[in-house]
Amino acid sequence: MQRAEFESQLNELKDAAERSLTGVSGLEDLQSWEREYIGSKGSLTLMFRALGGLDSADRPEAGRLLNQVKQSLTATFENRETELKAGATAARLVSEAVDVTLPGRQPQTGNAHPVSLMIDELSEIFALMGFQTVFGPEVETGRYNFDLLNIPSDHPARDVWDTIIMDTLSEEIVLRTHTSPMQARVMEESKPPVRVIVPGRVYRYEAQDASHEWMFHQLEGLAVDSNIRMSDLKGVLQELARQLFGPTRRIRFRCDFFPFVEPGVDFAVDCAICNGKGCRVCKQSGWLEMGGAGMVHPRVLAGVGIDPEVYTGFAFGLGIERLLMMRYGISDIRAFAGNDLRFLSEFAALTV
Ligand code: FA5
Repeated sequence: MQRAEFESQLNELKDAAERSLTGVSGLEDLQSWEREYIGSKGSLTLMFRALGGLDSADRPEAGRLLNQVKQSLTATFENRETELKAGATAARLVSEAVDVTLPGRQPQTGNAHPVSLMIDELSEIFALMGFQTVFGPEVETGRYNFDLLNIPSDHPARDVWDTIIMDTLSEEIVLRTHTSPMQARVMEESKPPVRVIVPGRVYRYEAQDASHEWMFHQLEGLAVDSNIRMSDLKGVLQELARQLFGPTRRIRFRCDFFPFVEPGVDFAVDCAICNGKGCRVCKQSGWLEMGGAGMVHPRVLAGVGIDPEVYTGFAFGLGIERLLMMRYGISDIRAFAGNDLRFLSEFAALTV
């Protein structure tokens, strides 16, 4: 090959390589370009081999030109590579960008159930009056749920219609219909003075309406000591009402019958839904019954080995959902077990 021809091929190759490089837009294309022109099997390397075909006098100058072109193309290649890498990094930064100024997403947190909140509050109120909070079994025997509470076997409360009976074959096993069985359990375990409250779930085979559930919660209270009187009971319930409902809510005691107290009363609060005017919640009476109460029957004390000649006591059993209804003006008891988050989350602010 003549030197002129070599130089013209070299110039063409340089032009073609530079043109081609301007069309390269990504790192992969750039690698192909490198292989094609300046790689170990590229066109420029072939030109080095062609040097051998030139006259020996022409070779040094041709070699110098060739090296010049190689250096120039390599420099252009490296510049382009730096540019493309910077572009790729910038694009990645943009696509992976995190806006640290965006407000955080609020995780959905639960809150305590209103019944749990009320149980906590009742425990605090009664603790200040000297009462300890204890818990008892929800599955009870007939002996504790009825017999020891002076409820004879022919009493209507034992009837299949309001008791959920678990087992009639052996000993009578029931879902407790009230928290009063804990009166007997506590008095069997501890001797006077006794001051306890017992919050817990109770079950009745009962039709539901705005103020009745088949599963609800009660708060039992029991105080046994020498010289406990009816006025102590009234004072305690009056203080409870003052703490829960404020000083203006009216309360009412009326004579009532429960086999395990004598005398017995029912304890009512003027209805917070209608302000005592009468509505479907209070069954038009203006009052909603919160619980039953009375002086512990001498037969109950004797049944658990406490001498009724020495000791007296009072007991009460309050409906916890009913207390909540009057406290917050809730017009349907079914909301508590209804699992509607809109209702339940209303109590979030009260959760500590
Ligand atoms: C009792 O359960 C007695 N053990 C209370 C008692 C205890 C009396 C100690 C004397 C001494 P009663 O069935 O009335 O009584 O229920 C007490 C309270 O539980 C009611 O006043 C009411 O507030 C609530 N309650 C009763 N039945 C339901 C029901 N189906 N749904 C919601 N709350 C109810």
